[in-house]
Amino acid sequence: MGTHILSPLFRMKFAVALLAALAATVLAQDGSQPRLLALPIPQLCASRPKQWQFGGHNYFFSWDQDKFIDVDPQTGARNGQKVDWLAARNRCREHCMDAVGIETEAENKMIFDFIRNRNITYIWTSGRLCDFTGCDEREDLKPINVFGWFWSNTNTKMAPTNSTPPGWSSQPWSSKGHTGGPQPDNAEFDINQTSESCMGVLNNIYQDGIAWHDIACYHKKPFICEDSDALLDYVRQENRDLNI
Ligand SMILES: [Ca+2]
Ligand SMILES: [Ca+2]
Repeated sequence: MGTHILSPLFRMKFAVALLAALAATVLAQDGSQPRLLALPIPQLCASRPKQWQFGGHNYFFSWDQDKFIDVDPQTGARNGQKVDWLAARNRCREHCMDAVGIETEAENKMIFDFIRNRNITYIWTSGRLCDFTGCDEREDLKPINVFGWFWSNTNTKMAPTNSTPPGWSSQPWSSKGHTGGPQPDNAEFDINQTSESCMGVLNNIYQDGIAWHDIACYHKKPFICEDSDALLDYVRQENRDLNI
């Protein structure tokens, strides 16, 4: 019974290794140890938080889950954990989810409404700039500040950043950031040579309402997880006894 189990596992590991190599390349920029994408954990997939549903996917906000809250043993004070961009993805991926990818205006409205209603300052999404090894060869991604952004949870390209996405009623990228110009602006690069390669949703940090921003990946934030069809399919196939 070996090969039919090992073969997809090998393919998965190979795919994960490829992705991990990309992630390690970019994450090493800040001088820290290279880190890998997390593999899904079947038991966590089966018990993943299903805080709300949209478009057939489950979602949760990290600070609404006890596992992402630190409790001070002295005072009992509860503090939501903040993590960098890769850690946000990995905490989601362990649950067969990934940091949220916002592919439609309806999904964007759902995320913006949640942030507004809960008065959340910021979140990480899975949005990522293709500025790592291999991206250079893709002529269709140039210039990368316009054409090089993608949703890493599904490896799908975003619309060009310099205009309202086709079919959308407004531009989700902010009209201003640290230096006053429209996003993405890679502003931190001019300050400390750290690229703003990751995408978060900020709530009025620059008196700009709730909007998309390119942000350096090392910054720490809470996150929203969304079901990953690829991870769920894989783990369901390999764990038919689990109700995932
Ligand atoms: Ca999505
Ligand atoms: Ca920016």
